[in-house]
Formats: sequence, C-alpha cells, structure tokens
Amino acid sequence: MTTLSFSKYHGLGNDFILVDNRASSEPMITPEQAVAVCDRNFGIGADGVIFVLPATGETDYSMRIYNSDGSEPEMCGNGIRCLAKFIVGLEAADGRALQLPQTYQIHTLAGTIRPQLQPGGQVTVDMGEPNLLAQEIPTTLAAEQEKAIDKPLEVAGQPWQVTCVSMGNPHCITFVDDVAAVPLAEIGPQFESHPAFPARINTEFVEVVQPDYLKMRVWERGAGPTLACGTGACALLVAAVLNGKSDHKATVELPGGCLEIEWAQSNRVFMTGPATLVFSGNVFVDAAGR
Ligand code: ZDP
Repeated sequence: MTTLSFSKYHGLGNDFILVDNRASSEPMITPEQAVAVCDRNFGIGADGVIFVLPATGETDYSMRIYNSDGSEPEMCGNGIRCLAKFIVGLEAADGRALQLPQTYQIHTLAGTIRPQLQPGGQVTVDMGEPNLLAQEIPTTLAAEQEKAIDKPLEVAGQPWQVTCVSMGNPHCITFVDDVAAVPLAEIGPQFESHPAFPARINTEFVEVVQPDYLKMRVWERGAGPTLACGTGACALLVAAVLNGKSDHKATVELPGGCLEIEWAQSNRVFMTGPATLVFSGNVFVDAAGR
C-alpha cells in the first residue's frame, strides 16, 4: 500500500488532484492509479491528476496530467491555473516569498505555458498560439495543411457545422441556438470517438449571447461533461472570431462560472480565471489501482 500526499483544487468546478512530483521526472502514480483516485465513489474524485515535475530546459517546472480515464492530454487550461497556486504553496513551504504578479514558465506537452498570479487572486495564463491546420488538430475534416472552419459533420445521425482548433489539445466547436437544449450525454461520446478525429476530441457547444459574451457546455475527451474547460474556452473564442461571431475579447460562461478570454494581436491567447484550494490530504494507492 502506497500513500500519496495531494491537494485538491478546482477551477470553476473543473477539479484536479495536484501532486508534488518535484523529486522525480516520472509521475509518482500510474494512469491506472489515476483512474482510481479520480473515481468519485471509490477515490478522492476529480476530473484529472496533475503532477508538478522538475524543470525542463529554460522553464521553472514541468506539468503532466492524466485525465480521469487515464489518458494523457497535452495541456489543461483550468489545471494550469490550479498548478500555479499549488506551486506558490510548495515554494512558501520552502521559505520562498511571493511577489505579485508572479509568472511561472511551465513546460507542458503543448510547449511552454506561462501562468501569472494576479494581486486579486485570479490567474492569467499565456496559453500560446492556437493551431488551426487539420494535421495539427488532428482531424480529417480538411486537407492536412488546411483549416477546418465551418465544416459539415454528421454525428448521431444529424448534420452539424464544426470548427476545429488546437490549444495543444484538440477541440471541435459547434455553434447552437440554445446550449441548454444540447443532449450532451448522448451526443458528446459520439463526437469524442468520431473517426474524423484520430486522437479523439474535446467538443464545445457554444451559444453566442453577444459578440463579447459566449455561453458553452463541454464534453471532454477522457473526462466527459466537466463543469469547465480552460483550453476549450480559448479554442471556442478563436473559433467564434474565425466564424465572424465574436470580438477578440469575450467573457465565456461555462457551467461552473466565467473565464475572460482574449485572442491578442500577437496571435497568443490569454485566459483569466480563478483557481481554488479545497483540501489537502493523503490517499492510499495500491499497486493494482483499486
Ligand atoms: O484534452 C483533453 O483530453 C482534456 N480532457 C484535457 C483537460 C482539459 C481541461 N479541462 C482544460 O481546462 O483545459 C483541463
């Protein structure tokens, strides 16, 4: 029986188990064990497990994440805000003083991402540039070097118009009149495993309330219907601009609350939102994961 120390955080209800993994460059638990600790009945309960690993290259730390199904995404927008606050706590325990605003350079599988802690407690993240080429997403909805913008796609026997954006991880965005009416549990899995998306996909259903106010519901790859998705909020703003539906800066309302998203002149996307520590503890993790 192994014991794992953790802190539980959430960003707008998208919840994560944060693990201090600075002593090793490999995650301390396996994907199977991550599935077990994420279980809401048999474990702690979370949408994913996030590890703070030693620095790579020029960065301060590295981040890796396992989804609640044990798969490993490249990036996690809500998770990296939680990670920034978790690091503040780790550094404080080491006697390091915090001076706001504090920026960290975090190595991820989607490149270097930079969260900045604001004096008011919010975290602004430089999420980097969106990738739009079909091959980068990946999707077969356009030729490899083309963008998949407003493409027809049949899912669950119905025609949809979709736009694909990668924020390091893959997103498929579709605009709807009434986001509350989307039968998420029924169609979400069918988008996720559609053959047009060889690496599976996160799907955002978006209602444009005003050009600077968008409402979304998400079906996440490997995690299902979460309360919020940071990379998804960034991806959908980019998709909304590309479809002429929104400003470059907008509030995105997710089931768990609001994020402020900006697609700046520099082509980089900035996301601002909260991250909250809920509790810390120790969990028993057996070798079999259950
Ligand atoms: O790409 C994926 O498989 C996602 N499930 C990763 C998690 C994304 C997240 N919800 C976010 O906020 O970006 C954490």
